[in-house]
Amino acid sequence: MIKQSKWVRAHTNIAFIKYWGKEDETLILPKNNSLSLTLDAFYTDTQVCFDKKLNKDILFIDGEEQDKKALKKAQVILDLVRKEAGIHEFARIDSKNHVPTAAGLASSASGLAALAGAASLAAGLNLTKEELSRLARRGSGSASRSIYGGFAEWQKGSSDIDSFAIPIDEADWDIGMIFIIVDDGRKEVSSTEGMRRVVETSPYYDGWISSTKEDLIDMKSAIKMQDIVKVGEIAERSALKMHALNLSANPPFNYWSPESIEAMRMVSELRKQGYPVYLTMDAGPNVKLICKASQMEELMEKLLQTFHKEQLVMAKPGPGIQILED
Ligand code: 2P0
Repeated sequence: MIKQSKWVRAHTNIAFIKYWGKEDETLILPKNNSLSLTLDAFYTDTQVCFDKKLNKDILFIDGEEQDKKALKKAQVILDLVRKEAGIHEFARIDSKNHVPTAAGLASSASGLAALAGAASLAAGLNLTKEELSRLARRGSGSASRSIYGGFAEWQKGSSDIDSFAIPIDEADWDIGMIFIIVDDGRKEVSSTEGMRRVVETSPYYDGWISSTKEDLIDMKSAIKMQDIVKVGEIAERSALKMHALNLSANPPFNYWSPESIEAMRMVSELRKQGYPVYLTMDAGPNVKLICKASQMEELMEKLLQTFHKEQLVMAKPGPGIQILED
C-alpha cells in the first residue's frame, strides 16, 4: 500500500535570541530557550510517500537524489513517525527549496519542519502543533520554531516531552529583514560541532546562559510593545554574544568573512543616519538586517552602493506550517 501526503510548506526562521548549545545531543534538548521570527522569503515544500515497494529511504531535494549523510536527519523523523504510526514501509521524500538566490541559504529549519509535517500526514498521524514542533526538533533544533508564523519561542524544557516551541506574536507590525548574502567559500564549522565546542570549552558559557535569560524577558516585552529599536538591540546583542562564544572556544573559530565585517560596519553607519537597523548572524558569514519593513526599499538603495543586487534579499514575517491543497 502507498501512503502519500499532500505537499507541506514550512518557512525558515531566524533567531533573535540564539540557540547555541545542547543539553542532550540525541534528543536535541537545548541549553537555553530561543526566540525567532519566521520569514516569508525562504521556504521548503515537502511530500512524503511510504511505499512497500521501496527497499530503502530516499530523499530528493529539487529533483536530485541526496546521499546518506543528507538523509540522516530526515531518517530520525521518519523513524519516529513509523514507530508512532506502527508502519514499516520505507519512504520517498521529495523536497523543493524556495530560495531566491543560489547562495546556499537552504535551511534545515524549514526543511525539517516541512518533513515533520509531511511524514506525519502521510502516516495518518493527526499531530497537534505542539507535537509537530517536538517532532521537527528531533531533526534539527531550529526546525521546532518553524511550525509557527511570526515570533516563536522554543522552550527548552527538560525532556523530550516538554521541549517544543510556542507562538509568541504574529508580527503583524512594521518589522522586516534584509539578508546580505556573503559566501566566502570557506568550509564552516557545523552548528553541531560549534555548539559542542563552546559548551565544552568557552569560559564564558555560564555568562551566556544567565544573560540570555534576561535577554529573553526583555525581548518578549519589546515585541509586545512593537518596539523595533529594543527588539533590534537585544537581537544584535544576542547574536554578538553567540559569536563571542565562538571566539572564546578552544580551539577558537568564527563565521565572519571580510564582507561580513563590511556589512556590519554599514549597519552602524545606517544607524548613525537615523535608521533603526540592527544585525544578526548565524552559523555562516551572511549578515541579516533587522529593520522596519516600511523602510526596506530605502535601505536597499543604500546597500546597493556596496553590494550586488543578487546578494540582497528582503523578507517580511512569514506564516506557520501549512498543507498545500491541490
Ligand atoms: C538558531 N542556529 O537559534 C541558531 C543560531 C544557528 C545559529 O539553530 O544541531 O540546524 O540540527 O539542532 O538547528 C542552527 O542549528 O542545529 C541553529 P541542530 P540547527 O537558529
